Amino acid sequence: MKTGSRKKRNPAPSVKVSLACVAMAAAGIVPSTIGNSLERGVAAENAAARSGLPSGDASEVKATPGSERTRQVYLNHLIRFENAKGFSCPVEGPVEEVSPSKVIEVPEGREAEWLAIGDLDNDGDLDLLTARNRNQAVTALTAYNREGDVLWQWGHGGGAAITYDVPAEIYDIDGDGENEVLYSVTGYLVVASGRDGAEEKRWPLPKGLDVADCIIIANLTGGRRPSDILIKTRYDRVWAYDKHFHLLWEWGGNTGHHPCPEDVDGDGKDELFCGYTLLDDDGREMWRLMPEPAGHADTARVCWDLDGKSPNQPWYLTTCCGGMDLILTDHLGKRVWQMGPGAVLHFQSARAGDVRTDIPGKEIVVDIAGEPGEPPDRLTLLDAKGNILGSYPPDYARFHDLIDWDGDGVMEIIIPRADGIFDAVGEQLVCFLDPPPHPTDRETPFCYVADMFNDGNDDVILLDDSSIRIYSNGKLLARRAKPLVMKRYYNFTFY
Ligand SMILES: [Ca+2]
Ligand SMILES: [Ca+2]
Ligand SMILES: [Ca+2]
Ligand SMILES: [Ca+2]
Repeated sequence: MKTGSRKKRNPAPSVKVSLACVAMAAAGIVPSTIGNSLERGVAAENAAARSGLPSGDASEVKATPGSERTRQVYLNHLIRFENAKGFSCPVEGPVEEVSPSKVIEVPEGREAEWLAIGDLDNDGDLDLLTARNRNQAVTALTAYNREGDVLWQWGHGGGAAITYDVPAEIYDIDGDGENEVLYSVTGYLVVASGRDGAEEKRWPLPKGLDVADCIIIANLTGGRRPSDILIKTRYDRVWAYDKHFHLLWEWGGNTGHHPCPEDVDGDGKDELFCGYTLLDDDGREMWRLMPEPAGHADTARVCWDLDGKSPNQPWYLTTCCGGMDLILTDHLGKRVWQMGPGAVLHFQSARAGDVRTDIPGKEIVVDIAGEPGEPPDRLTLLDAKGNILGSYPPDYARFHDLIDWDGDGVMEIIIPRADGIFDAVGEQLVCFLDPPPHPTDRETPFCYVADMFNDGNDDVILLDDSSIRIYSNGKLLARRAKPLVMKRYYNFTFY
């Protein structure tokens, strides 16, 4: 993934990798050039057997013209989602223009591109916490209520720009009913009071970790609620702790950017989908994708009921930085399909949601970071079988999110850089008035989804380094809606 200082639209062709890939190359991880583009369901067990792991698809790796074919499919679908074969665009109403209900101007010196959401002062309303960083170590925090009043500040200095996720989260880690702020500075993980930012605890980071690459809350120990903490390097080791920071286990391997904790087997403890590997709650490897894709995972997401027929079945969605792949893996750890290596298609953040009711199950929305020259950035929609349904080319494709804005139980797609919300055929439903600027040298605005007003409707928050804009979704109840609302705000990631 790249975040932070964004390359120009058409930089010199020699600059062909994102910041994350530069880091990967520096770490000696060299992208592979082989792959099994668009090969589906071709299972060869040899490599899996060799690996000694209980599962993991060892699809026969072929160098095929599939990469070029994939690229051509994208180019052919460039214009709108509706370019999908055989799909006709339904008539939509006029675009709903929405002004921000609140524009929080960030005080000078407190600019930031990382935001955590949660109730800091325990009044029942969500608050906002921005974090500045220096090489990912948190240097300054600013807490706001949703009206934009500054609740407290901690620290100073550092910069607004982010290159990766920033390790600052809001969570009630001690379970006393009030949220804490967890953040990493150089050498330490800090727990501070959500009410005033006062430091409560400071734990030394394990040897080999200067600053936590991200902070993930999970339920590894089977408690009533998640109270365990995962921290990691970028990209080769993860440590698991209980709420007292007693080490539970550690694991060395290809971690990707932001592992995803989820109780996939229903035993009350979270497994961890970590890079290309599923770890049990005790850190033991359950399966690993074999042959292992090149590079590291950008997105690692557990999706439920992707096919619409198996509500209790997890699926694993992975984008691979370096391999340029998008991979869907089933509950047994077998590749269902793999798109790529796509040559010039740097898949980054992928999300699954039901955006098309005419297609069973959920669809997958993935943003593709533009490479120099062509093809440009595009947001691409696929069905659960990996068929491309269409693409949408905003000014910049990163940091999309899904929201059920109109409350019909079907998700819409927020494209921050296009200042609006779109349906799955590319029709714009909502236009954000007074949007944040689109600087050509930055990736802003960043997008968050949260029910900021506690009315059962998710709202959109757009963040750039000088303002926080809340676009509230206040008309929804009048529509007798049945909205899908995101409820979990911790473990946010830009991947
Ligand atoms: Ca509050
Ligand atoms: Ca607490
Ligand atoms: Ca489990
Ligand atoms: Ca909807």
